[in-house]
Amino acid sequence: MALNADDLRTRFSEALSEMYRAEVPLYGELLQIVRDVDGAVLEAQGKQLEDRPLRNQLERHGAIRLGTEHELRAIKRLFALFGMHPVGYYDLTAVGFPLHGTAFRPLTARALDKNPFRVFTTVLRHDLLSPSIRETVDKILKDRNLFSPRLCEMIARAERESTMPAQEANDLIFESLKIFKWHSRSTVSMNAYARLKSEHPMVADIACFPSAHINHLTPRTLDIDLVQQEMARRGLPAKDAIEGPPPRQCPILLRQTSFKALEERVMFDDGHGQAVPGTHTARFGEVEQRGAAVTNKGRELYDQLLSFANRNAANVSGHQFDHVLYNSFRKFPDTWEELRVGGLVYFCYRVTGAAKLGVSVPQQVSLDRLLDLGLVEYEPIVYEDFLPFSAAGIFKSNLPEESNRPHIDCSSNVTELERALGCQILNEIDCYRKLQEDSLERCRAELGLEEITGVF
Ligand code: OOG
Ligand code: NI
Repeated sequence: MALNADDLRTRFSEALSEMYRAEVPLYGELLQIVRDVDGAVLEAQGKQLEDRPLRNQLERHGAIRLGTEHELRAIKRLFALFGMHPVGYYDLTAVGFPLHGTAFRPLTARALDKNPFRVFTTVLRHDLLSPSIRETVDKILKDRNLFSPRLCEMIARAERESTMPAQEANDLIFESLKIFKWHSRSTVSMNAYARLKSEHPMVADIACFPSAHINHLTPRTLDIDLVQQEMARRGLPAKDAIEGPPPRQCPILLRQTSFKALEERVMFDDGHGQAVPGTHTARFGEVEQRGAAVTNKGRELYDQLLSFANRNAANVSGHQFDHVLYNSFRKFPDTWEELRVGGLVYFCYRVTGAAKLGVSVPQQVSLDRLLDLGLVEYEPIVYEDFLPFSAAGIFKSNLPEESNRPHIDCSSNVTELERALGCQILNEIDCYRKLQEDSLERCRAELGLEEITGVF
């Protein structure tokens, strides 16, 4: 059997999930909570867990932090084999972290339907490190090899073919997992670790280990509020508030919650060849519920209402914040029709069964008319990316208090990240606009029309 990029992505995300479950038992518990909650949600609708949409059954995102441009280029090539490409720019300097990144994910409607697995990938910005530490970091990372020679060979070969024999795919996945695996032994001495950590905990997390360990793997749920309650009930160290928009009739973007990073035992060299025990805090658990992709206008409104809530609720507890957020978002329309007419959300349009009966319409007809006549229907497009503010919030809440550093004053640097990647980063909103346009073009062609007018 030969595998294509979609099959490889599914195999890879499943293998990664299995590995992470063995490494972090709480992740297994989280998956169980999601299954229980989704089962209860479906039961209330008279359905069963097996009726969970395929996407929800296998959907996850992961996150890794890389050290060098070289590592970033290599990961780009590996993810491309899994049909995952860089979308969106995330500037973590906004919260004082010397990192920026992108999300590797599938692009086409078909590939997303098969499996939308994505990896939030950041890379260390050496230009933002203090000069006194930069040389040490560069030297440590120069000696690190995340990609085994066998893996590099397989990537180069696979780039020339469009499918891969099953046996080779197993090898590729086996070798790839090594990049994401956790190691409880640091590559540096206890002293070096402490120095890098005092520069920034992220610097230590990136530079002191032999792999780019996956730091969380996030399942998607049908009801994040229930998951949050259930995490608390089962005694998981859950955060006290859900990030992203408030609960709504028409969910938008995504909502996430997490349990705090684990303190893990790590062995260090004491500088004289003896192993000494220490700890490191990096990996955490997260869960998310996805909503609709917003347009630029929708994103602006979201940002505006969120920052309004943040300003109004400085220093209030999680529960009170939920209330303030909910009130602030009353200004964000909450029916699909208003969201559509207001140009706030992207939709996928489809020709209905009625259209196949052959109703005649003019060659140039407005979208509204087609909808009124029941010839076309629509469904919101799922948001496939990350929340810049949410990402920042999650980074922050998983760091020890003293590391909440002041804002680094520097401009975002998408061109620099594109140069490091050696390719363009797609703008996420352009991707959704294209999905909507493609769906309308399919409707136009199926209905045999010249033009559909009046599209938002
Ligand atoms: C990535 C955090 C971003 C999300 O869901 O917003 C992220 C990290 O901690 O490396 O995964
Ligand atoms: Ni995440």
